[in-house]
Amino acid sequence: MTQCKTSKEIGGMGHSLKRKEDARFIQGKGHYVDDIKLPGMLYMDIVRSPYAYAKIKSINIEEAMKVPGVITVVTGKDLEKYKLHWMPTLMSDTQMVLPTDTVMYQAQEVCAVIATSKYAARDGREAVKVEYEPMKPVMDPFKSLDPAAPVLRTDKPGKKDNHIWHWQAGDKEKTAQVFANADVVIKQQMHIPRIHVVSIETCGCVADYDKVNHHLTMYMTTQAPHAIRTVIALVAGHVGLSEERIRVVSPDIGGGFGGKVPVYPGYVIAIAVSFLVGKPVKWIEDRSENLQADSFARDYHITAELAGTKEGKILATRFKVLADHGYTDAAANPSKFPLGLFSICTGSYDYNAAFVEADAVYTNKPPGGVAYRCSFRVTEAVQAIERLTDMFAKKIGKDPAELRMQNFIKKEDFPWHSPTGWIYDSGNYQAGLQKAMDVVGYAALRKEQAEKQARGELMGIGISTFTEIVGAGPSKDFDILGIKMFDSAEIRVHPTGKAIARFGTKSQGQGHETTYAQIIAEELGIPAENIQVEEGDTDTAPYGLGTYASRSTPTAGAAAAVASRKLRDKARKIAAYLLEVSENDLEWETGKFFVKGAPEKSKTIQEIVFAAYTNHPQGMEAGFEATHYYDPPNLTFPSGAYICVVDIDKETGAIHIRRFVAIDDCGNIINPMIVQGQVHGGLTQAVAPAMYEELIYDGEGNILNGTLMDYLVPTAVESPKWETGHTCTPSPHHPIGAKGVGESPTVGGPPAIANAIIDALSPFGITHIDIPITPYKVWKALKEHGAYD
Ligand code: PCD
Repeated sequence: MTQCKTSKEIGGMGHSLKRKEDARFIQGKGHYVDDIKLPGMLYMDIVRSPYAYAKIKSINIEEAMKVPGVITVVTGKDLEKYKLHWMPTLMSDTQMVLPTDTVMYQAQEVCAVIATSKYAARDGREAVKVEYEPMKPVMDPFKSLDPAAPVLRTDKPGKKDNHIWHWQAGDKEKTAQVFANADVVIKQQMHIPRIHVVSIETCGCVADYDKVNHHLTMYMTTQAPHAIRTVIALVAGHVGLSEERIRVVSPDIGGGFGGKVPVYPGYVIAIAVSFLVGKPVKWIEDRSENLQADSFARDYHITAELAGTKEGKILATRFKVLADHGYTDAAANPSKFPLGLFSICTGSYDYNAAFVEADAVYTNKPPGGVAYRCSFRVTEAVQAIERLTDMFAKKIGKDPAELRMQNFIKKEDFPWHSPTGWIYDSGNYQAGLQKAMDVVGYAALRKEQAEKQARGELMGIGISTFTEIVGAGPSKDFDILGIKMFDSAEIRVHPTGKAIARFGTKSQGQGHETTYAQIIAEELGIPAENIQVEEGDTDTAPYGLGTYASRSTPTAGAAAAVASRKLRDKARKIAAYLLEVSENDLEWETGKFFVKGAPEKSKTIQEIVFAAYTNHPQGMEAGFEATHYYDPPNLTFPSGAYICVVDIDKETGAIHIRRFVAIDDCGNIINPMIVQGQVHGGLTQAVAPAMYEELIYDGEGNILNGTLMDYLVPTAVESPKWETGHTCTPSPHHPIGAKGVGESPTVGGPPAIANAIIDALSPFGITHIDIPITPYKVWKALKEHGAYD
């Protein structure tokens, strides 16, 4: 655990400061996009397609226009006049804003109704009559690659199939050789199903175009306001919306989880309408629209293979992925990594042969996919490697904990070069797993399990020891649409020693207002409570790429530390001047400089800052502020060891998580209470895909669970009691030794649960079940394996 170097009053690193932002959240004083009301504001509602694939024969707006309050209905043809009917996706693909002739997935936007109230807009929506000519959709990604499959993206000249891209990493020949000579080979087909982030707040915006001043203010639920401003300028520059005339404001956000990174058609339509009508336009999705039409996550079909020795040494892994992106690749990945950072799939183990390849396809499903609480496809990667590792242990009859201990990269071997090209910065995997085993009481549980199994009862213990890869990123490799993935901090200290700090990131509930203040408090000794943190307004905050991929601590958090250090350098100069000594004679102790050997001669940071405005050395720039754009030298590689214990009712397949121990290592911790909250939330979002959530479509492209009545999101009732703990292996390259943590639990959680369930079922010869593992799937597997004979 991080040692606190500052007093509680200063509240630097390691203090469990209560979250500053919670005062407003728990009193209903948060300010979300739907709270924004502007004079003359209009409301937008969207007509959506009931078909997954259909020609639009006609759109009849006559009845809709008669609805009192309806002002206009906007179609793709209207937008076409301004060349605003298509937009780029963040993955350099293209997406319709509104269709001019064909719809490509169920719930796709068809046209937008603008009215003076949201009720009139909804009534108008119901009155629009669209005539469709349905076509047979392509729903199966494997069949989509069939040469006989219809080509879906006829908008792309010359496109002859539904293939989007191929990507690979690692050494194909070397890996094939190791596989050919290995004692043991495990091969498993897995599907990581399509799911949705289901943040409590849906997406929405208020687009406010001021015709007189040619200025757009866009209030929206975005995790990346600066990038969005640039994208708007790129898409709508030709109609006069140049970047200095655009202000994007991201107010309080009720959960992002990656789903608020993409640009959805609704935003662009709202901007277009506001631009044309000259009035503010509000668009807020309802729950079903959010679930049915916004970007999905996952949907990877993986053939996963592992080669090893009879003694349990992992020698090589091989992964072949088929990525179903739906109608367009609207993933928010760094450009060079269309498969995200999936190539972390070699895991926490020491071997040097691996090969990963992937192909992406179009189908008639909603586009995406987002990196839902995983740093670009790490959840998929960890599920694959951690399932394989367990299957390997079972196959050779070795305890899965022992097998992992045997294969871990050793702590002295960092920085470690992975066979797919990553350089892991630091780790101590043995310590993490040992701690988790001690906390859970591993040996006793295995004994209990053996006794239960002898009585025919089903109990399972599942382990996941994962390596995360977060903090995109070093700008030499990471960009989104060409914009480099650095991040920024600007600190301005007022004469009385109180500060405002602004960042290029944007909290959606993570607690940045508290933790960024703590980093600055640590570095400058100004109490955290005297540091106001602001994010999300492109007019005031320095440019940054936003908050996702657990990158805020690794990038903007680092920028906060470096900017503070720049200020400390200035403080030293001012202190030397005030104390009439040389800079070299000064020593820093949290919050003050003192003269070496004469500690009574000192100046506090507050005195120094006051002097920066009132009595600074002649020739020195007045004021006390610093900005830093931090470009990390590497990513950070947090890790964790999770152990899950389940009891399964043999007759019904009902699964009960009895224990879940999560030992995380995110290096130095800024706020332990916040990190614990992050882990609790993330683990609940790990139970979700492991046991409950999956978006299901029928062969005609109808979504079968497009409401929260049928899409089961776990609540406090379904959540087990989480037992959390830490090991601390600082990142050697991060200024405060911190690594990201926000996504670790969602990444490491699902395989621990899946491994526990399969472990309980293994006496029947069951070796794998795809997540979500529901009671029905358990019952079915047991039946197929003769458990009820
Ligand atoms: N921390 C500390 N320490 C350390 C680390 C960290 O303290 N070492 C803390 C910080 O400060 C913050 C948090 O914790 O506050 C987190 O962090 P990070 O890891 O760095 O991260 P960020 O960037 O900030 O964030 C992001 C994440 C993500 S990514 C997600 S999904 C999720 C998480 O976050 N989301 C959310 N979490 C959360 N929470 C809440 N409440 N809400 C939300 O929404 Mo993605 O990519 O987007 O998919």
